Amino acid sequence: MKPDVAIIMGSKSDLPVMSEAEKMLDSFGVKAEIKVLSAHRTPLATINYAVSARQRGIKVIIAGAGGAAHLAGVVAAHTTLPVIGVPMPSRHLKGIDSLFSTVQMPSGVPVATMAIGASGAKNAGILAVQIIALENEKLEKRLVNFKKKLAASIKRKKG
Ligand code: RP5
Repeated sequence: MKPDVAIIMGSKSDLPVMSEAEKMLDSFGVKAEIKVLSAHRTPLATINYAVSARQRGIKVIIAGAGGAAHLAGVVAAHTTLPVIGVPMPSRHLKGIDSLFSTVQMPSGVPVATMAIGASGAKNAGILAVQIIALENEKLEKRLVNFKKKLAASIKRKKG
């Protein structure tokens, strides 16, 4: 089965956070490929990856990076696929730098920016499923079920 989603990240050190996106996709039965690609350290490889992703069958790209986090934006500049950005919780500025770098895109090049860290990575997985589910009824049913379980878990916490 070919992957529908690409999960890319600026460094191996982002993997513990970004694996939450993969776990979420896996729970919906959506296959992802995972790669370390840096807008700064491997700029040409990053651009080549973004340019070829659509023709390889990728439908959504999730990009996580920290600090001067340009990865999602650079990838969005080189593809017509939807790009979801996940700001990493950085050492010195606690991810505020990553958030601003990812979210503050100029008009014309959107990046759907999630929350900083693991919650953002989980939501990136869900959003990718929601995008793919627009054309996939089986996934849509799984999303409805997911929402029901979410509501049930909140009720349990209250009681
Ligand atoms: C970014 O720099 C990465 O996305 C990572 O969050 C941050 C630090 O990278 P390492 O120095 O841990 O490799 O490019």
